[in-house]
Amino acid sequence: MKIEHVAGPAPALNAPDWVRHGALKAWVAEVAALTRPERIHWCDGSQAEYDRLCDDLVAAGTMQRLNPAKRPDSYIAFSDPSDVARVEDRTYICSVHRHDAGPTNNWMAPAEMKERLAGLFDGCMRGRTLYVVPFSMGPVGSPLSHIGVEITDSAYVAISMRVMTRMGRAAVEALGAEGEFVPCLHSVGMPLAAGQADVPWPCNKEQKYIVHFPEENAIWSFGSGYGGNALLGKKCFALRIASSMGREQGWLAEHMLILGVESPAGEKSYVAAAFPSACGKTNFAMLIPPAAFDGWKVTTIGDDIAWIKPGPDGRLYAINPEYGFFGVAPGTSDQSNPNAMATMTHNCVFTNVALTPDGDVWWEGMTDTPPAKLTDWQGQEWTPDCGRKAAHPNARFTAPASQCPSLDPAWEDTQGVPISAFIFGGRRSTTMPLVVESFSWTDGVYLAATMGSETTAAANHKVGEVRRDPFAMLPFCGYHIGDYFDHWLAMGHRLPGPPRIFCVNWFRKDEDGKFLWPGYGENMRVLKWIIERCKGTAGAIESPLGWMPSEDMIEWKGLAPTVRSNFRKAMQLSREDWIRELLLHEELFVKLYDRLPKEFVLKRELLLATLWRAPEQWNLPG
Ligand code: TSX
Ligand code: MN
Repeated sequence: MKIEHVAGPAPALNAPDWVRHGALKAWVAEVAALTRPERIHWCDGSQAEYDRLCDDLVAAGTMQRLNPAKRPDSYIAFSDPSDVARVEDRTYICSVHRHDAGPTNNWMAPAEMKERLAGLFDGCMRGRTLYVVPFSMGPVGSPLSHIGVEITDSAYVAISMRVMTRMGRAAVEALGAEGEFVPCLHSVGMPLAAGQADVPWPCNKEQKYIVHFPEENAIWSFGSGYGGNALLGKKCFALRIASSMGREQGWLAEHMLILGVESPAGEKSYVAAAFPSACGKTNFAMLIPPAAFDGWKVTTIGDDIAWIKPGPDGRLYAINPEYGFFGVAPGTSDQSNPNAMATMTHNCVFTNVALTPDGDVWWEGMTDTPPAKLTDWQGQEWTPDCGRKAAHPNARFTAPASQCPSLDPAWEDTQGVPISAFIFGGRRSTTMPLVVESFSWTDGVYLAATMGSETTAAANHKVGEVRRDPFAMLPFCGYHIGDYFDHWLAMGHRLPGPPRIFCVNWFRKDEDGKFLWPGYGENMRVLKWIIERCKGTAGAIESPLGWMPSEDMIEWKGLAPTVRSNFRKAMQLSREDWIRELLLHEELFVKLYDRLPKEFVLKRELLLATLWRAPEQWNLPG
C-alpha cells in the first residue's frame, strides 16, 4: 500500500541476505520512514531469537518466567486492563463501496481511513524496535497456504506469532524474490519520547483501529497488543482477508475446527465444525471418546480456523492455517479437556491468568478448589473469598500444536485432509435438537446461516438472549455476509458430492434448567452417527427440519439409562418454539435483504408451512 506522508530519518533497514524480495524491503523501509522506530529487526524464527525476545520481555516486565520445575520454558503476561479482548466496534472492512462490507461490518472509505491511519502511525514506533515477522499460514509450500508479513513494534506479538504461525526465514524463502504476501502493519500505538520509561503492557487507551482493506489484501492494526487485535495472522488474515480471497478464488476460509475420526476398522473420516464462542470448540476438537468406544479415535487437525479448497477429485480438502493454539484458559481442566492441559505443560505463554505462589498458573475452572492465595491477572493479591475473578474470563494460553497428544498425523499434509461433513452448533437451551442432518446442501447452508447462540456471562449483554451468528462468522467475514451465503451455495453446487451438513446442540435444557445431554466425550455418540451417515451405513428419520437419528440409531453402550431417556426430549421440535425461531430468521433476512439468496426466502416459507401442520403429523425420533 502506498503511504503518503513520509518524513524524517529512518534507521538502517538491516535486511538479512536471505531476504531477496525487493517489494518487501521497500515496504519495510516505507513503514520505518513513517513510524520512525529506533531499530529494525528481521525475525528469522529461530529458537535462539525466541529465547532472546522472551528474555527482553521479562526484562521489560511484560512477562514473568514461570517456575521451570512446574511449567518449563513458560511465561505469564498481564495485559493492561483496558486491552483484554478483540475490539469489534473498532474493527473495519474498508472496501471502496460501503455495500461490499455489508450491514454487519463497520465501514469507512479506504482513502479516508488511510489518511486517518497515516496520522496515527506517523512516528508511532519512536523509541521502539520494529520487528519484521514473516509467516506462512499453512504448511510452507502447500498449495493451500498463503504468506503474510507482519510489521510490529511488540516483541510479545513477535514471539506469539512464532507459536501461532510458521514464522521466520522459511516463510521469506518460500516468498522468493517476487512472491505474494499480505502486508500486516501493527503498532501498539505508544511511542516513547527520549528517556521515557516503557510500561509493562504498552497500548493506546484512546485510539484503537483494526482495519482490513480486502481489495488490496492489506491489514493495519493500531493501539492494541492483545490477541486477535495484534496477532494479525489469525482473525484478520486467516479469516477476514482470506474469506475475501476465497470468494474471489473459489475456496473457503472458515471459523472451524477440523477433527479426524478413526473407526475400529481403521477407516478415517474428517469433519469441520463451526461454533460461536463459549460452546467448547477447542474441547470438541480434542474430544476423548468414552471408554465404551473401544477402538475409536478422535484426532485434532485444528481448533479454530479451516482453509478449504476443492481438490482434483472433486472433494473438499482442508488445512489448519495455524501452528499453535490461542485458547481460552478459564474452564479448561483435566475434566473438560485433558489434551489441552497436556498441550500447555511446557513452552507456553499464558496471558491474564492468575499466578500461584510457587510460580505456576491457575484460572477459574482449572480445579474444584482454588489455591488459598494467588496473584490475580491485574497483579493484585487474591484469595478465594475476595469476590473477584483470579483470571480474566478471556485469559489465554498460547501453545504449539505439536504438543497436543491428539494431534492428527496428517495435520501438516500439504494437500490437506478430505472433509466428509460440516457441523454447525450453537448454545441453545430450547428449540434446536441435539443433532439434525440437512436434506440438501442448500438446506444446510440455510441452517448454518440462521444459527444462533445464547449469550453467557462472559460479555456485557443480557444473558440467555439468542444472538444470530451465521456460520460463527459474523465478526470474521471480510465482505457482505449475504454474498458469503451466496458463495457457500455456489461452492456446493460446483462439487459432484459436497460434504453433508449437520447441526448439533449440546446445550439443550429441560424444564428445570438441567442439561439434557452430558456433552464432552459423550458427544462421540453423535459424532459416530454423523460419520456413519456420511458412509451411508446409518439410518435416519425424515423430520420437518432434516434427517434425525431415532434412539436405536445411536450407540448407548456405557451410558446411564437415565441419560439415554433424555434423548427424546433433546431431539424434540416444538411448533411454538419454531414459529418464534422463524420470525427471528426473518429479522436477520430483512437486514440483508437485497443480497439475501432467494433460496432462503423460499426455504423459510417451506419450513413454516411444514411446521404449521399439527405436530402429530410430524415425523420425529421416538
Ligand atoms: O465444551 C463443552 N462441550 C463440548 C465438548 C466436547 N462444554 C463446555 C462449554 C463451555 C466452553 C459443555 N458444557 C458441553 C460440551 O459438550 N456440554 C456442556 C453442558 C453440560 C455441563 C455439565 C454437565 C453436562 C452438560 N454435567 C455435569 O457437570 C455432571
Ligand atoms: Mn475463534
